[in-house]
Amino acid sequence: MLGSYHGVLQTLFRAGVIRGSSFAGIEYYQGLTAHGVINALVLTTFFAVALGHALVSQELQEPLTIFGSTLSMVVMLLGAAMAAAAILAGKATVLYTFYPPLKAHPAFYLGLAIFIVGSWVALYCWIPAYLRWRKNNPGKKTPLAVVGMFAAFIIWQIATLPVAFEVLVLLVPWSLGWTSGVNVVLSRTLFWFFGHPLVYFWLLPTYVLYYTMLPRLAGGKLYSDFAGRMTFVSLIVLSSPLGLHHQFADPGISSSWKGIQGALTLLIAVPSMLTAFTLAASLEFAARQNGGRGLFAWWKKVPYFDRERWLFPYLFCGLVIFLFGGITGIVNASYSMDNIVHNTAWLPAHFHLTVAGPVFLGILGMSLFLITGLLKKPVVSQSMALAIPYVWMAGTFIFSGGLFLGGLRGEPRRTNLGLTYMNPASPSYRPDWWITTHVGMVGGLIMGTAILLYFVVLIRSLVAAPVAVRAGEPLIPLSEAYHDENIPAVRNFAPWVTVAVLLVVLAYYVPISDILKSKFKPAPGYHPDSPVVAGITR
Ligand code: HAS
Repeated sequence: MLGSYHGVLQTLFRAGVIRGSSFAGIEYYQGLTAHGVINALVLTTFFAVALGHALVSQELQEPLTIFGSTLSMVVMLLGAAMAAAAILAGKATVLYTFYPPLKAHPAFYLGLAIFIVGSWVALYCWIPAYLRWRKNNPGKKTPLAVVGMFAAFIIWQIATLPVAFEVLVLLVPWSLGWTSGVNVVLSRTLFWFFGHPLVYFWLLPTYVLYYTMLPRLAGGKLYSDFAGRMTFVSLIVLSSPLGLHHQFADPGISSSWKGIQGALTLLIAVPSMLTAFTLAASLEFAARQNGGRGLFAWWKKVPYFDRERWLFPYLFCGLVIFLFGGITGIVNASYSMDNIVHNTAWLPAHFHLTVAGPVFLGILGMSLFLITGLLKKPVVSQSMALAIPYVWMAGTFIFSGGLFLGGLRGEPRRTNLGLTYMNPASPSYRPDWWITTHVGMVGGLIMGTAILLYFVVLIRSLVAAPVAVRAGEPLIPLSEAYHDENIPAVRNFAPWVTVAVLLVVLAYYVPISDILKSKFKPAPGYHPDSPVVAGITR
């Protein structure tokens, strides 16, 4: 609720409807930090852990340790509370990327580190259950959903090591005043070493839902089990060695390495294209089962508006949105084209069609499904539940449309436009950005409406009387495979993890040695509102 509230406020600041440095006691950049940290880091990780617990225990039919999973939850809550306290106290206005020289209170960095450790504990709860399952089921294929959740957390484990180093070795001592400055380029490189695989850690739980639930919800089967496994294991390999595409404009890193990682970025689109074709084939199979005919007319038989299958549009609308999020990602990945859009409003437009599109809709829909399922509550107002993803999709398209066009006209991201460019009293006033910022605001308000409706459905469902459930039904009904291929190459994580680690070393060894050799002058800390060096623990 807090994360979404600050999202809507962003659009009001940017359109110049709010012309101040703060609203309701929260500063612009403080709210932007809360928006990013809550939505992109905290919500996504809690969801991935919860979905993993549910799917791993259900699919392996092996109990997870309650002590371990409770410990994971408590540690994650503690870390999140520490980071939130620092943000709300105005001591960690560093945005979700926490790049130096923006400096936060040590509680923020330590809170994030503790939060990450809590999420590792979740993975460590699944490993003994998985090993027991393998011992008891020799020769059997690991259930697809389990492969997907493990892939997500293997990526997370690899990705969080460089950021843990950044936080514990560079940022915490700097924030405590033990060091006078920090190597900004090294910190940014370690952050993006984490930050790019992070986006696939966000995406993978939703991909698991697409491969394992969507075909069944559509009334059919998954077209190819192999495609799902191949997507999951290739994302383990390709997610990490690409972070430099976020640093095309950074100094101290050679163009050759930026070019190499740019090319690898184009490769990572391949598993998503495989996903697009496999899911379209699965939808076609389901539609034809339901009487669909013709080359395109079968699309009419997809259950867009079936109240009983209210979860379907959360996944389907996410896919439609991701088509555009993915294409714009390919624009960003092109080294030369990125120079036009980097650090403009184009970027938030791209990532609201990825993380705020498929990922967020997957989180909303599946949270409602899991919470009501676990508590044996009915989903009340099914028509409203069904409408929410369509409202959200309309909102994100309008919002992102405004930001894409604004970005192409040079509108910056992460800027309180209401104070300057959208303020007629300012010498920087840009009337030509009025239309794009206002289109963005309309989209933001529609997205805010969808969230309000979601909480109405959730709260009404939570207070409804429990319903009887049929005994023996799984909590999460999963799809069967239409083509259930048995391909040994995708049945073992070890070779894929080995290649992933080798590629990471190859992709980062030279850029990091170059940065270390460059001997950048350590930078003191700053606050986003001021060009003056901040106090030690401001
Ligand atoms: Fe990205 C920046 C490149 C995917 C998130 N990205 C960001 C940032 C975020 C983000 C948060 O190369 C900003 C970070 C910041 O704060 O600075 N991104 C890509 C590429 C992909 C990509 C090549 N991004 C994602 C995903 C994200 C995400 C996924 C979150 C979950 N991104 C970049 C680059 C930058 C960047 C640069 C840095 C730019 C800069 O200047 O800083 C690819 O993985 C995308 C591949 C996807 C596809 C689409 C497949 C389509 C599917 C749907 C099928 C639909 C069906 C239904 C079947 C090829 C699966 C159809 C039905 C109908 C009726 C239509």
